[in-house]
Amino acid sequence: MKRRNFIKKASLTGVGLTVGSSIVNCAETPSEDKKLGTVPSAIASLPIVIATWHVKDATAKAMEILQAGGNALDAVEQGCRIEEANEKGQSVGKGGLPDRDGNVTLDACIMDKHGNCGAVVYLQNITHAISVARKVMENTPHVMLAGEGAKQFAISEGFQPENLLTEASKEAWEKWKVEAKYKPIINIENHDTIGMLAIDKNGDISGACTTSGLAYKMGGRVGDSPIIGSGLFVDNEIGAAVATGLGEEVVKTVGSFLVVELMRQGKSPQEACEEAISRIVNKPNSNYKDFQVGYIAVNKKGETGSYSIHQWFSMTKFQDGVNEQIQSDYYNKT
Ligand code: SD4
Repeated sequence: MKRRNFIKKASLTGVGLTVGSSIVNCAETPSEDKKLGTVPSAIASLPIVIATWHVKDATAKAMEILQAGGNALDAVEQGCRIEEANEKGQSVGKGGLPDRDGNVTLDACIMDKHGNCGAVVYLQNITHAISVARKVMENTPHVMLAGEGAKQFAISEGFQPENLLTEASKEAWEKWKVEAKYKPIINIENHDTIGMLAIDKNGDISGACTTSGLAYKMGGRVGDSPIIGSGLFVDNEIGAAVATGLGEEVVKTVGSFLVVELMRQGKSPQEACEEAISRIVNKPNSNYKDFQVGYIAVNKKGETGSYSIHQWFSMTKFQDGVNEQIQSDYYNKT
């Protein structure tokens, strides 16, 4: 029996928005590029945006773009930028918690309906890592740029370098240094990552994921979030998935790719997320009680799912004028 608590249901800017009929035939929603998708028999009301954690401002921004006829790629980029600019979040972009040496290092990736992708890892001094990832995708022959090379590329594209370590994050790091026990926090309603997936009015899917990584990680550490297939995967024929939590465990199971492949085999987004979590917790000697991983997913029909190892993982979903935080079901009920 699924436990799904709707812990808050509140509309933001979407109140009164006009969206398509609740069930429409996909064949009636022409795609710019029809070759890209199989045609499911029925599709939920479009557009749709989902994101990891409680990020209603970010999903509202993405929905604003989609409602204005914008595409899913622009929506996920602009949505993620809201959290990157949010210094109070201490999670992604500016104000993100630093590594154990006090350096804020960012990871991000983005993927479009064509399967194109771009990523940055260990990026410093640039707030909008997700936009740099998009520039990597669009303006270079590469998929991933790291460290100083990524930073220099960003500057060459017009991004302004700045100090990302805010006073609040510096204070938190200094407090942490007193004990200096590096241990990932098992579960927090505050998050280190935003992952966002969107389907636009044409039925095309894109996704984005951006993070400052685990707080107080080792210098040089890169997690799952910028790794295509682990932190994020989009297949415009099937659906998309994005991960949050302890990146090492997501990388070991190529989690987001796994979720999408499970959907390809016929599982619903919810079933696929559950199966991907079970691959982690059922490993021999899994110490899953000590860490958190959560997935969210959407399929081509617009069905969504989310699942985590422990409680208090949530997804924000904006559809039909309702921007809501949805508490996910979870594995570890004991
Ligand atoms: C990482 N997956 O760097 C990210 C962290 C995260 O909520 O998602 N935290 O491993």
